[in-house]
Amino acid sequence: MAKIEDVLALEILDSRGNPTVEVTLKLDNGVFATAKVPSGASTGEREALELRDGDKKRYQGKGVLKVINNIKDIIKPAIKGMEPFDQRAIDKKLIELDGTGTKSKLGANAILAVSLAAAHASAKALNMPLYKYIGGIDTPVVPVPLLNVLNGGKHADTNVDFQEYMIVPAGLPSLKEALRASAEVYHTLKSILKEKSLATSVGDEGGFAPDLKNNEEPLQLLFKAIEKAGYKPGKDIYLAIDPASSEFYSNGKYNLKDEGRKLSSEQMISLYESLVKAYPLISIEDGLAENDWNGWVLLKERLGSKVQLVADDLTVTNTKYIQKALEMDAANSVLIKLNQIGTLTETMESIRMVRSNGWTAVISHRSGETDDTTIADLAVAANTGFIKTGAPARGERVAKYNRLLEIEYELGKRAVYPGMQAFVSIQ
Ligand code: 2PG
Ligand code: MG
Repeated sequence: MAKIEDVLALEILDSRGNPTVEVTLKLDNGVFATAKVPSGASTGEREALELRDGDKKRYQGKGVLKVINNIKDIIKPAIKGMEPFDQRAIDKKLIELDGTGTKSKLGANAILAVSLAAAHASAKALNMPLYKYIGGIDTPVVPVPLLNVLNGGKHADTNVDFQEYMIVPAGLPSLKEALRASAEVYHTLKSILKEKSLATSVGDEGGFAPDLKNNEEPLQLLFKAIEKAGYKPGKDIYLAIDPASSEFYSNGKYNLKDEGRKLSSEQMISLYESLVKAYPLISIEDGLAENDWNGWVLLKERLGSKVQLVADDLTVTNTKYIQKALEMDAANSVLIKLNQIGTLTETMESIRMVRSNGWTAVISHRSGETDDTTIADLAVAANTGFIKTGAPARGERVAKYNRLLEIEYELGKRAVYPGMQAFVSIQ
């Protein structure tokens, strides 16, 4: 069996021009493989720690040289000689070396880069695609994408409070067709914005970022773009939002610029109810804030049978908080981000916990990304049925979609695009 021979770490750039971590793992049989970690902007306060240097003279304090040194000086000597195939043992070793509950000593960015590079190296050593290595023989499901085509909140410099407005091509027959339809809607949206003399520059995740009147106007625009592109809203293509509401929550209230007033949890829920009535809105992520647990319970009661309610900041891919959400019945879906927790093993445990309780799991990118495509393979491997990875634009987003197209092609006739059946938690 091949053994880990060397671990190379490099400070590289992400899609926002901030430093991030790349790790190349070399095996003693000559195989080597690389993984690069992403970085969020609207991070949940319970996420594992992304370690940065804080040295203001470099990258405005965002350098990751400490992380690079942790990998070289602490992680490399500890995992050298281990079998890369023993993902569980490697991840356990990384967690023990760190020794903190939040991965704050070595940095979740150090740990994740090594954890993922081990999986990539193993797949390569076995001459298998990553999704098959992780998922085994039962991996025919390519995910329904949630494409963020209009950006607001922390991902854009506009007065739209909600962070993400997504199209969900769940009524199309295959991923290939779903992506074609989505790209057509994206281009149609651009021409609609142009006609209205609105900005067509894009935000962090490739969606357009125009200044609009209020938080509802993006939904009107998306509805129009879907129709104008020749598709049926609510049949071919649905809508989804991620308000990322922790970002505008303070002192128990939701501070919406467009409303010009502060809303209670109940008022926010009523707002969502009216949006669900008016639009084919099928998924709402972080509709309420990360510490508004009771609000989430009410949200679930009121909308849980009609809408996929996705917990992101609330649960941060951590089984401890997922368990709490399950016990309180506070959602029916969980967003999965590798770097919120820091290892592949823990991420898989979170997905298992979510799915075995009948909730859905949505594999997600971060707003700061690289050309790394691990999440595309992971979505297929873990059979989640969903991926959220931005607009059909910007290289770091398109890289994931293109990887999924390759996987669908490789699966050939065996490929299953679940469409609306992916929404098991609201059926
Ligand atoms: C989110 C993510 C990804 P960020 O809130 O879901 O879209 O944003 O990576 O900035 O946390
Ligand atoms: Mg989110």
